[in-house]
Amino acid sequence: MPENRAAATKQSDAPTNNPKLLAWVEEMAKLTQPDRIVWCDGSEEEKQRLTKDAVDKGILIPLSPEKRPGCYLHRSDPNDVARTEHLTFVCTRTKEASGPNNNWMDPKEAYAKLGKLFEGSMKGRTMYVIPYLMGPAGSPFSKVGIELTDSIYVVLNMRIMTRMGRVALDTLGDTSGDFNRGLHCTLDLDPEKRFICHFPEDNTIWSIGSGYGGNALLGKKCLALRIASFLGREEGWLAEHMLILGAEDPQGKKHYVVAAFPSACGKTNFAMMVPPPALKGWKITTIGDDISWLRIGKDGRLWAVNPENGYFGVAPGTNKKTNPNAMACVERDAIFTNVAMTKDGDVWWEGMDGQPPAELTDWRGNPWTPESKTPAAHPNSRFTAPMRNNPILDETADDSEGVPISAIIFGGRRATTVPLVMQSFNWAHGVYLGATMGSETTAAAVGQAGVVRRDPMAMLPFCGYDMGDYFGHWLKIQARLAEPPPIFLVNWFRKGPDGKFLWPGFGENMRVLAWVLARAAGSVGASETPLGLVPRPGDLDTEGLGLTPEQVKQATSIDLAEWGTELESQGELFTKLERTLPAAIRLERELLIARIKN
Ligand code: SAT
Ligand code: MN
Repeated sequence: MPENRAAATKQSDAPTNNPKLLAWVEEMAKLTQPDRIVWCDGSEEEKQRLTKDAVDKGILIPLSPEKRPGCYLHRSDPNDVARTEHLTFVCTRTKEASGPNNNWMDPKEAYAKLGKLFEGSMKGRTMYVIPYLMGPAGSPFSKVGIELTDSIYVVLNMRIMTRMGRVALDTLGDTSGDFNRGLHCTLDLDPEKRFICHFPEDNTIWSIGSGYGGNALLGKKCLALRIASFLGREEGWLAEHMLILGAEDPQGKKHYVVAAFPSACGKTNFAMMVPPPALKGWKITTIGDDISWLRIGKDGRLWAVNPENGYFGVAPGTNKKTNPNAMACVERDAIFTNVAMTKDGDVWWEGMDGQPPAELTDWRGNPWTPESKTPAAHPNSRFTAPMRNNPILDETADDSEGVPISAIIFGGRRATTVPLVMQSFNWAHGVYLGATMGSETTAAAVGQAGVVRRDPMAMLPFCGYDMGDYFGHWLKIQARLAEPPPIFLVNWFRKGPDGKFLWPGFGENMRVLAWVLARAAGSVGASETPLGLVPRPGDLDTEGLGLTPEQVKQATSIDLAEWGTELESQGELFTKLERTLPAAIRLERELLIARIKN
């Protein structure tokens, strides 16, 4: 054994006396055999040191200090650019507990199989110990995680995405064993040896063979959604794939809304939207752009906390028009992954402002010109940016209790059928609308993009237990709410016969949000259809929108024939979840089918 390995396992420099934490790190170090163990403190000095190390090793490429101060580019292995849902497992003791929505492995088998891969996996490498906190410091809802990783890229991204270092160790204290045990190793990035395994009953995550976002930044999808949704069911709360925004109305009253959309369907844009001139009396602020932890407050209202500290947003399509606030977020201190680089050390991606530069280096590091046949940036290229860079960050972003929610929105990416906006008749019908949501797949996960799949509540890849039980959990929440927020279904992506989007989206979605909040406040009526409540003609503010009344009608209309097909196609999901599907959800569907057939 090299001298330094012996020194490493002693952990004399560990900044904690917590015996449970020390013992676990020791055990994992024995398994993975790193040459060195480095405990991360989250300090600026550490960031500078690790960044320099990453640059020296070619893991990060410095960008122009004038154009992008403090920013770096990372190029992933081309095999490792999106979440791999088929290699993601929920390893509950029984297969039933994980549900038909998850891949399952027996925990014993998973520990053994991955244990073999982890054995000696950090030889010649450094093991970084990342203590991190999901949720604001001092919040009773926050969770401590420890991620052990061999990747400096992961450390530097976790530093942006979570509250990392001392604050997490202080929250954990000297004796508690209540922390998520995350073990991560990039190994050789071979997809054949890639597994992302969750052990919800052990509050443990083992991820191997990938350095990519949701596979490797364990605080995000693995802890804050898969493990947290499991804990939420046990503890009576919800972990959701939802943005949280604040909307101050022209009278100065503040409302908060959560909205679930699948990956790469515009959550970051909606959370940072700039209202159009016609609605300039409104002011939007961001609390979170991806994940929401929802609890029932003492006042019987639903309260939301964003467990994250930064944004891991999709780069392509982001520009000064579609999302000026995101563009401000990435002006400094951001990490870009798989975008293109300009000659003068700036970044570029498809859909950025202006014409494509005449020459670029593409996301793989090859020369690129506008004539090239492949995109310059990977369609799932990302930016990691501190939330404190956001010019419209909500003042409550660090509040330990979170914010009270006035409305819940579910939305998919659908070219047909689903109207611009529809309100559910009641909570159970709203849960049904979320549960049966369909969406076209995107580049955020490996596999074919553009295929409509059921993505219940945008949680298909992220629910850490049986999806039927999850719907049941949602239904049960209502009884504990004094004021259940109204639930809405939206669709910004409907297309006309010409194949073009019917609705301009982005900031114009403020018009839909204004209606949603007016409905929540009870200050506007609605038209009742067999499927839900929709705006009456004239209710939606379309001033200055530049659409004809016919176009607005097309975007908002409900075609019962299309919905007949839609309800039929939900049958597959219902069959899959048959064992645990709550009767209330099944009956909602039957009721709708019966009504449509009438
Ligand atoms: O890659 S992530 O899972 O972090 C982002 C996403 O797919 O939503
Ligand atoms: Mn997401």
